[in-house]
Amino acid sequence: GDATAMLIKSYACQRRTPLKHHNSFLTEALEILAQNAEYNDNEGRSVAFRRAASVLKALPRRVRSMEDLRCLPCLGDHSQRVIKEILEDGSSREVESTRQSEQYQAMKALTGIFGVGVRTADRWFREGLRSPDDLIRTGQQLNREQQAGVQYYDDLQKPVTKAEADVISDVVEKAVHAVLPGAEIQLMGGFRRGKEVGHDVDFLITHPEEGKEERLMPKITNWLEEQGLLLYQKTTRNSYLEKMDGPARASSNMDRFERCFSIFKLQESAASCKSNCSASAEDVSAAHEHHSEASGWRAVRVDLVVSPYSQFAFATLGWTGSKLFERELRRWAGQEKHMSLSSHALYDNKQNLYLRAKTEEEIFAYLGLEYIPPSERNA
Ligand code: 8DG
Ligand code: MN
Ligand code: MN
Repeated sequence: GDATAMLIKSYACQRRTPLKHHNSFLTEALEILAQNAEYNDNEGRSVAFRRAASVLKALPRRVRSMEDLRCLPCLGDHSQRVIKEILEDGSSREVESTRQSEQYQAMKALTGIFGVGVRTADRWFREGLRSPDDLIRTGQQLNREQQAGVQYYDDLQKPVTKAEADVISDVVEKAVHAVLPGAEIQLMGGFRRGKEVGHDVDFLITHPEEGKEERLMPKITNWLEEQGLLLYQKTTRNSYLEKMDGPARASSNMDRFERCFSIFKLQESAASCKSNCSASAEDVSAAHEHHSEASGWRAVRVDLVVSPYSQFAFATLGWTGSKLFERELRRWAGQEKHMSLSSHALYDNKQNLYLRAKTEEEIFAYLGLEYIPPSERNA
């Protein structure tokens, strides 16, 4: 047995989960089953597999035998069966047949389209559609978001690198400061947790003078649009009212900030042209001629969120992720502390009051949790 295994706590928000860990041969398998459960609208089963995978990410070394799993939390019978088979045979039949299944592959391809959720993908799958090409071929009715999703499908499939995220950060900073000097911009999501690639780039924007941030998003998107930097955008207004939505809605994962789901047109830099072809950095136009079929730009998904200053710490915590870490924080707050946590506020249901915070550290302290830095929230 491994004495450290005894120390693994059961909520992901009580543990440190680094980005790189020792058990991806097991966690990838369990996450395929989690994903497949999600495709089949079985949330309970999906969360159970995700929690099991997450526990293995927190282990200090590679699992070599079932003995190593003694006393670990969150490992249900099904997860244990899968792990045992992988340890003994090198792979799990259930995982491999899921991975190969027509339903899994089609759902992955269809939900991979920006603007397409499980419900829509499932309806299309039952109608015999399998891929974005099938949608075009059969002339499916698509909303504006899905049209953009299909149009930029190949680019949006390509992971966004940290270098690309940094370029986008500069663009966003320029846009925000052009329309509201003194505003603060923070990189969120996977990149804040230290990931080297992501499926999008997430930003949180605020201003130290509360009220200055109101209706800021349309100004930002107008500026970006004028510069020709946006391929798609959909802005949703802030609809949070503390009195009406606070504690009642706090358990929901969707927040009510002013936000924008967008697709940026990212100019491919001279540096990346240089690495892709052998033109000199000085001669960017020559470099572009080497890519006669390439466009010189790519599409990148960007999420922008605007938060009032007084909610900034909660918004920061809520938009850093990972998704499982967030879910576990809210579950911990509700079940263990009788509190309701959202990206807007923390409400104490016993004292019937809001707990104000300026930093993430204060929120962890209210929740009676050891502070976990973003780089260790990769649950
Ligand atoms: P990735 O993009 O590299 O794939 O990973 P990620 O950055 O962790 O995932 P994400 O899908 O971009 O989500 C980033 C964080 O934002 C994640 O913790 C969940 C959170 N988030 C949403 N939508 C919403 C929402 O509607 N409300 C709140 N509070 N958080 C949300 O994605
Ligand atoms: Mn992200
Ligand atoms: Mn996002």
